[in-house]
Amino acid sequence: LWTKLCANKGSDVSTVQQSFVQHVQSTLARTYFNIDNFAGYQAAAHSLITHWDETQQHHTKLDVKRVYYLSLEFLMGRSLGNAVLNMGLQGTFSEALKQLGFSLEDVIDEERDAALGNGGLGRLAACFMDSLATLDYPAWGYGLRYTYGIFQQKILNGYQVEVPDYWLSFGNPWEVERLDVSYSVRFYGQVAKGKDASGKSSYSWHGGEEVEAVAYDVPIPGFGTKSTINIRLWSSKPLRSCYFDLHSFNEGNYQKSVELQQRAEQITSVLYPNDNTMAGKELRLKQQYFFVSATLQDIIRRFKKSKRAWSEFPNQVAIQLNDTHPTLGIPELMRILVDLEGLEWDESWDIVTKVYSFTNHTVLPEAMEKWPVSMISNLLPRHMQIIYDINLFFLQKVEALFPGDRARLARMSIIEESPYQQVRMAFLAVIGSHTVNGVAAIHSNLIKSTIFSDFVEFYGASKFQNKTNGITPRRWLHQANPKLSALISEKLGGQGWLTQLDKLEGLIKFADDENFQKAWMDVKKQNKIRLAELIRDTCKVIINPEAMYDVQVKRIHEYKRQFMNILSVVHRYLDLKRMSPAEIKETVPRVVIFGGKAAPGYYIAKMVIKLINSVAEVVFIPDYNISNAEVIIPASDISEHISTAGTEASGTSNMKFVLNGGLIIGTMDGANIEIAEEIGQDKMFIFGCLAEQVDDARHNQKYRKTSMNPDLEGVLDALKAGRFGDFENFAPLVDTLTIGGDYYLISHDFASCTYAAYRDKKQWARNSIISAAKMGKFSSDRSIRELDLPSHDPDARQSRPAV
Ligand code: 26M
Repeated sequence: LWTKLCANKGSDVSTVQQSFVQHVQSTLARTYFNIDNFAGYQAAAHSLITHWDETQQHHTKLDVKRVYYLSLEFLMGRSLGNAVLNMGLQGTFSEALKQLGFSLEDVIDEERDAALGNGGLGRLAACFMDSLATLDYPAWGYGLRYTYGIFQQKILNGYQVEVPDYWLSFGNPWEVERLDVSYSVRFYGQVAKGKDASGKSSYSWHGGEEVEAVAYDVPIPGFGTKSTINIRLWSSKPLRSCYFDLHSFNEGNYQKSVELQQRAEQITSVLYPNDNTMAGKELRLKQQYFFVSATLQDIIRRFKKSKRAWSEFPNQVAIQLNDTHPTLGIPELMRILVDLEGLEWDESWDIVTKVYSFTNHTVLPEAMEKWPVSMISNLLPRHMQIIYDINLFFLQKVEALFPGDRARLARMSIIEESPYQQVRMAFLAVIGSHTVNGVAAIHSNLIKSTIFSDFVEFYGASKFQNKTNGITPRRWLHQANPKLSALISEKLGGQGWLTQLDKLEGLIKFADDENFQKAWMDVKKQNKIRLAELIRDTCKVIINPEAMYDVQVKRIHEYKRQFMNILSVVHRYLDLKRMSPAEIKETVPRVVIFGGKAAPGYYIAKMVIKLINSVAEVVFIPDYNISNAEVIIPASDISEHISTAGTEASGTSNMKFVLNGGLIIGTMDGANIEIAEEIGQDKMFIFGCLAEQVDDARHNQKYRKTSMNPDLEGVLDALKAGRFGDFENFAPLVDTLTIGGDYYLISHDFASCTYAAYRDKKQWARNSIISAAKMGKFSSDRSIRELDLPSHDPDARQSRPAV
């Protein structure tokens, strides 16, 4: 289709239609006369993914070094609208479908989100895939094909209720099942020690249980390029040879005979819904090993096709670890090289550390992955031995550099000793990688001075780098905000800014142009109406598009301080109650909008949701996800990025809001700091204490050296008086501020977190335009280029037609 379309632009529409009708009839086996919008969506998707496999052959021919992005999460959202735009087929597709009696928007709306991620980390992986494809990198994403994505959130009586996300129930046209690509993965069992031919000790892992990993490829089309890359997702199946436990079956115990089968399928059944907390469940560890085992077998099979020596492996392969979740890849590659390929330990270790890089996404202690030694020993006995050996050789080097420093050895050991032995995955990832990066400047500095400070002393600072996060402007502006995208392209005379986001600076000279301001704010207004419709449909609440929209949408977590936000809403409400009608007339009408999921086991976060829903006149949009984010973000006047300084590693929605012409209220945390640097502090509503003041402030709060903010006290009194329903509902939440010591410094920051103005509309428009214009740095294209992955293919673009 693509080839035809490009070769013969004149027949675009009819080529699309031919392909569409053909898929309706053969792929969907339906007659054209009874197809609904959903079948229309399926046929459109199938038409698009035909001929998407040329890039791999191209890279194989060029024999390039490949980059592998390993992530337990990819939060992709919908694909149809994105694919059509990235391939430059917007006009063609809408016309083709229109003539056939469909509307492209309606068809797009039929698709379910692929929600194989929790939040920021998973969405970053998705944005990176878009950039890697767009920049023609020879890249692969690797992940897990969960049967259930992140749960769907319903709100019942103000409380969050989780509903399973069985997203594959009507099939998935974007995946290509590769039954020919499968590997077996072992768990449990024993390690046998033996001797090889030369008399050297050798180890082999056997027994236990084995499951099969089957590949599903999801193609990712780049923007304005013919190249598509793949995300390869693994699904667990029972091993072909043991589909049935025949013994049990013959004894008439059918139940037991399918047990093994179910155990195998369980592995990739569900995405763990934790965000920034660690779930210490064995099944999660199984997922992680299943993932890295299948992925490394696949990478090595591809490498072996070129018949190179192992010493060449690091010239052919770079692996980026998205947080510690795939860190078992380090001991697994050691096991493959030493036990299976017969390489020496030192040679193997040299290869491993040249191949891996590691991205850290958090400093929160509760999110740091630690696995009990007992659990790893049982599930992965050989890996536990290898981890011990890695640790031993590492600590010997530390001892050589800092003789006799026992405390340092204990601090730096991969094994934490008390209260029981645990493996510190972040240390293993640092030791097994050549480069470690944080995700925003403040965060990268913070990890150097806190959790990894001993490692900076040991390795030197250059191993620890910063790669500030970014977002793809294709999805987060061009697709989510088509009207603004069109306005920008009109002003800048083309779409070049979509791949060179710095070009947005060209808008600055129009910032004072009244007509442009009007057009800019007009788009905002239309987006606000679009969001008002979504809120009407999902919340049964009518909101006024003339009011200022004040938005906080993100996972619910104490460090993100949705609690502080809603308390400040109550404070303003109590203020209004005291005001005279004349004073009230002077205030700016505001609609406060929240959205976000709480981890199902996070009691306090769920209580925050209930509190938000108990404050009338505040909107809580249920089931915040990629698709409704695409409607919410472009409609925001102002959004809240108000984490306690030093806790939000970067944040990425902050970038999305500003790029869409929203202003932000924020603390000096994460990427907010760099946004302020780019757009100017005067264009942001900045408040709250700085990261370096947090320790002192916490100390004073905990030991009650500072009293509670009086305004906050007033708000809590209203809560206690039952002003928002039974106080019993919220008592433990309020306790976090008092007996809990207010760890996230809500009282400390409360005074300064209150009002942001909307009075001078001209000034607002100007600030909005200039801010968006200065967001060039935050394209994920820039992040990807900085990550310094294997050089991309300079010839790739030549063969491609301009879109
Ligand atoms: C860990 C163990 C077991 C189960 C789940 C997890 C887990 C899953 C996701 C832990 C953390 C997870 O995500 C953390 C995350 O999303 N971090 C965010 O990463 C973004 C991209 O770098 C940053 O912008 C955010 O600031 C950071 O919070």
